[in-house]
Amino acid sequence: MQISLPDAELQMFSQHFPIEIAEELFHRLKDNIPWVQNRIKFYGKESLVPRLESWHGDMGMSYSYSGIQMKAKPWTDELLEIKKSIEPIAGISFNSVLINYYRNGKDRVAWHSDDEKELGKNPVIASVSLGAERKFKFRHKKYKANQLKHEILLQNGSLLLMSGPTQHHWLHEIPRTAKPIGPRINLTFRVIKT
Ligand SMILES: O=C(O)CCC(=O)C(=O)O
Ligand SMILES: [Mn+2]
Repeated sequence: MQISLPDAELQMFSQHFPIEIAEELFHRLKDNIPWVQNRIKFYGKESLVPRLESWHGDMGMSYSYSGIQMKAKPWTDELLEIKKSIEPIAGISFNSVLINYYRNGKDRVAWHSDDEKELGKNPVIASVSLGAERKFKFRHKKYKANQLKHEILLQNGSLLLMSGPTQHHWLHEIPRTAKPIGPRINLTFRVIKT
């Protein structure tokens, strides 16, 4: 399903994985990914990233964001299975994936765009969600405060494709929630230009 927003290209496949497969993948990733809680430096102040992360990709890849230099860990069987299932839909092959583990409603990702230099202009980003459903908020960069925004739910087993000028014009976040919710894993497959 196309999500119509100005200056964006968004496609949602809300049941890319059937629930049983999504659940199985969630548990395999939870158990097998070497999760770490990174530290970031922001205006000279160090703090813990409010979620666990892992970065995987083709041999020798590295990636830097918010002052963290991450060296890609190798692909695992479950990552390759997911990658294989989304590439025909995205129409490209990805060389890396950033994985986030949100332990509960307190874990989150702050407003940002995936507009790092290494991703090039108009990157295609394939975002797979497993586990607890979370809100995903969009805010247009040009319009102050609350003028142009949008909210979608990222369901268990869903695939969201973000492409075209989306990252150039829009910020996104996974806000913290006070609701008692379970853990969630998100995988954003990316192409890093080398
Ligand atoms: O967890 C999500 O759905 C989004 C994660 C994200 O935006 C990112 O890792 O860049
Ligand atoms: Mn992002």
